[in-house]
Amino acid sequence: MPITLYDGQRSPHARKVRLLAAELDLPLTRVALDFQKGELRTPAFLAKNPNGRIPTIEHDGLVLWESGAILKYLAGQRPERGFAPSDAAEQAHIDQWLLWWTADPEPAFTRLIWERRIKPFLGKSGNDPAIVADAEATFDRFLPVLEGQLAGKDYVLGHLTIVDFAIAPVLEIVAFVNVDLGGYPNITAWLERLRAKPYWKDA
Ligand SMILES: N[C@@H](CCC(=O)N[C@@H](CS)C(=O)NCC(=O)O)C(=O)O
Repeated sequence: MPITLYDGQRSPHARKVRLLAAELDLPLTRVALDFQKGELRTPAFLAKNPNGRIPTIEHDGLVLWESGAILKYLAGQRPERGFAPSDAAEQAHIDQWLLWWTADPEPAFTRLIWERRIKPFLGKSGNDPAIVADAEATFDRFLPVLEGQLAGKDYVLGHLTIVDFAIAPVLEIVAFVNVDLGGYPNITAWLERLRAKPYWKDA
């Protein structure tokens, strides 16, 4: 049975799932939901994900939300690819970077996209200077950590893991919220490496 992905073309979180599925050659049945039409707030969708958010997947009776958990599930569908290591230390390092990313840098991106893009688009006053400054300071603090980790490596953990798929789809669009990666050559080269993958552009 293919995995059903409740999806949104412009969602970087849903894109994480589409990209890993492409890497692992896992077929997806994509159900595009439109936030503006209220399709994330229907009783039927809220019964699957009470947060009313994409990505959400359904597979063999399992319903799962939160992109990081979904990436781990997909990894487990192709054990032969080594994306779900049985070694406890290796798995813990994957979890470390997934949790690191969702604890600080990714929420900073979310704050910036709300302030700089979504609120103005919805006709609300955005660009709150305190929120923007706090989010930018978060990037300034944590992106150098990723930059240092990538020194001399092709991917965050050296070889390709779900960590790359968790982080890159957000970082590749930070220019959209006026964050400049020019001072981060290792991050920039890593994003280029990922963009060179044959499925990356269209996923
Ligand atoms: N932490 C969640 C974030 C998912 C998320 O924020 N999805 C957005 C689309 S990019 C969404 O569904 N927003 C609708 C809403 O919050 O009402 C994940 O990683 O899956």
